[in-house]
Amino acid sequence: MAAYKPVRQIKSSEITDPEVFANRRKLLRMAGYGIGVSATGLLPHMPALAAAPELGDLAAWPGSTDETQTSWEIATSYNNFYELGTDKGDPQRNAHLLKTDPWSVEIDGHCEKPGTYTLEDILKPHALEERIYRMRCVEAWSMVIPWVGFPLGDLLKRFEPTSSAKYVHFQTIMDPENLPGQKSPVLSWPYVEGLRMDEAMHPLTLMSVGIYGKVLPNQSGAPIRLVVPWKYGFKSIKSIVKISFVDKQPDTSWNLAGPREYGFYSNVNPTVPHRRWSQAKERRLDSNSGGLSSLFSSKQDTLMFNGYEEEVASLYTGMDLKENY
Ligand SMILES: Nc1nc2c(c(=O)[nH]1)N[C@H]1C(S)=C(S)[C@@H](COP(=O)(O)O)O[C@H]1N2
Ligand SMILES: [Mo]
Repeated sequence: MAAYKPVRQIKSSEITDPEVFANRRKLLRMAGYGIGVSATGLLPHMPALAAAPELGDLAAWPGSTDETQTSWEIATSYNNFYELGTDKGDPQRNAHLLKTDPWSVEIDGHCEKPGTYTLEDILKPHALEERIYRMRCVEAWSMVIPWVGFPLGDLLKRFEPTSSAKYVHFQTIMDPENLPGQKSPVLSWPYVEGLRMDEAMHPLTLMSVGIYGKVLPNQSGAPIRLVVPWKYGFKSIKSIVKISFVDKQPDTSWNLAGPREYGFYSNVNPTVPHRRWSQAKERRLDSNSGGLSSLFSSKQDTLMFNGYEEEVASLYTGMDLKENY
């Protein structure tokens, strides 16, 4: 596996949004002292950030980019979360309809430690890290998001998957009474996604519980979601309630909805167009200004594996990536 290049450290003076910065510092401080708290801070059950590092250290975690970050305002108001509606603004508008407390995650399939784990059980042993990842939607827009989370592989190992576990299947909360999107058959509910075991165990694959140093807002997939930075956004399933170790390639919601448009692998690949549009370029959402016209600040070339080629290409050696799109 490729060694991670250290990234430029970001100094506090370079952080332009004072509110975001202040909140992040607050979170770090609370994490350091194990103090619980508030809607925008750490939840009491959250583990401490690894060694409560300073902001500069956080920016140096594996895979992080020093590209301009998308603003909190855009990242939390321009979302895909079909359970909360299909328009980009719906998830924020309907965020309150997602009930995240209490929350538990069911673990089943080929493993030695299946069971129902509370969110606290899930999070307790893990130190949180910050990773600043590029994220790209198949709709050809992209963002740069500072995620707070921990490697999915560290979580999966705790359940002691057996040799029959070839893939990991994820499922989102099913709550049609409260979630307006689940009242219509726009996708087959619940939302499901999957990874091959080695993709799931890759150190860049995260379970995320926060963004910008704050707890995940509901529209971003609270309380716990997947982040797979080299795959199209839809692989990064939100609000996870079940993880299954399976021996066959599992169903995924977008593959069920359009098998010719959304393959199982869904690796960001500028040379494999979506059936109805090119994937060669993308529009980066990084502006701080309001209004849709100014939101997309630039159009740029899409990179193979979303720029994580050095880290992940070896997972696909010998595979035809046009066939396995
Ligand atoms: N449960 C669930 N997870 C989901 C989706 C969804 O509709 N439901 N949308 C996906 C898509 S298409 C994208 S691009 C990302 C968007 O994540 P973001 O809102 O945090 O940017 O979430 C993914 N995860
Ligand atoms: Mo997406």
